[in-house]
Amino acid sequence: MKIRDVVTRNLPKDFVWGTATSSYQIEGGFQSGIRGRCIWDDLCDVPDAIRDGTKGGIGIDHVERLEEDLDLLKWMGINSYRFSISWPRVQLTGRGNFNQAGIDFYHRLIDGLLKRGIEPNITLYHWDLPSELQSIGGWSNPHVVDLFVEYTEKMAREYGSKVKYWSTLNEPWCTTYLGHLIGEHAPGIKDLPTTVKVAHQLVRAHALASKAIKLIAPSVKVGVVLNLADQRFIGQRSDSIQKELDIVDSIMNLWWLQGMFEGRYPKNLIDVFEDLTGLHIDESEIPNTEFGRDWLGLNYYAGQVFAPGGAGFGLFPGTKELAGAPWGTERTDIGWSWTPDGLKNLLVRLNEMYPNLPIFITENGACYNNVPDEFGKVDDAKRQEYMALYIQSAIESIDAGVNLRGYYAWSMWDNFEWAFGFSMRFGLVYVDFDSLKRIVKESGHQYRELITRL
Ligand code: GBH
Repeated sequence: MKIRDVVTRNLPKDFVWGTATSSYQIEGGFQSGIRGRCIWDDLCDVPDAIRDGTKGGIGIDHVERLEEDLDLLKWMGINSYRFSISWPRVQLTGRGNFNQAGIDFYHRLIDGLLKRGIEPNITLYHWDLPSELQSIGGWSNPHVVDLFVEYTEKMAREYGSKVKYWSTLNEPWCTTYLGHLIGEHAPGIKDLPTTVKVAHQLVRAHALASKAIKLIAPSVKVGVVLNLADQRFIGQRSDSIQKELDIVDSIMNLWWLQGMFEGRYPKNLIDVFEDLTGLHIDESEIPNTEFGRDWLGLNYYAGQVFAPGGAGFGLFPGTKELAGAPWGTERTDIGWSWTPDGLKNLLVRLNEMYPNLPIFITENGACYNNVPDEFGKVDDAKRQEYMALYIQSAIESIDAGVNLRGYYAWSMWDNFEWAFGFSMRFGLVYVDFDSLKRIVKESGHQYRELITRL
């Protein structure tokens, strides 16, 4: 199956097709001193933190190539482009004066999109925390949440009348557990009590920032982007296993959904946190959540399968008996399994929890490291097949009653893939990381065909 074979007959007329990126992964413009340092610059300086030893600072030089990149977005035929704002570009240290050059850059980006008929979709935080704020504890410190709200207010004043769809945080689970428990992501901390505090402060940050946006720009649709998981289990289910399955569900899914949309936390995880760290997280500290649930952004790549036989908690505090297990046999080049049916399951479950909630798939895509052949063509056959299956699964959820509003492919361009550096490629557009030349891959051509034929 190819992307162009996807059956799109049942799609609502206003279904949004888009592509997504994030600031740190593409922008560059650090060397020229027009943004402040962030925690990923710091992690890149730690020996062995990035698999291929590269530094993310240059991204794919998007800031310098803005017009060319905007033209390619237009060529792609997308209705909407999801990008993130780099906090240290618009406010170098994360507090105090704002940086007009940075603010102007996003005005140019937004105006350039609107002029080309592409609707911008803003993410306020996609992992590039100003380094100075990490020196006072980063997201574990409630004061940093207050500073995030001040930054958000400024962004809402600048862009609130131009951009309709905003999300506060990208994948707070990753910030929390990858950044503070296993230390694979910035800020590279490995500490459970810090992890617990961050999990709570990010929920507060979403609620407070959402309110700030709404007060300044009431017409904005505010949501959050979560990486939620469809989870399965293979083996004998005992009571203790079931208890642990409920915990991993809380860690990946319920903490964020209930915390951010309902102002409460799953009791099982509160108890796990308290048992293991002595910290009691008080859900009454979650501010009013009514402002930040106009829509949900779902990032989905792979489901999770568990089996008996764990050796301690690893990524999942509170579990002892569960181990990860493979789901199917097909893997992308980064090792994640193909689980397209999990996407539909997850969407249906979300719609049961929050009936008729507008959901956008804000990221989905595949890592395949194909390079241009001798004719300059990048035939990424596996990506084409993967995307077709996932898009088809997403579309099927609409028949099952899900209020699915759109799909953003991750990513428009090959880019800096966090701890993997430049060694893993997710783009619909190939980027030569030496010359920075862009070449549309076959998947990009097909995606364009799919969305422009509608
Ligand atoms: C997203 O993170 C990011 O938002 C984006 O910046 C990034 O470039 C993109 O994805 C690609 O990585 O071991 O099979 O269970 C995704 C992060 C990926 C974290 C899947 C959990 C588990 C895969 N998630 N991962 S699996």
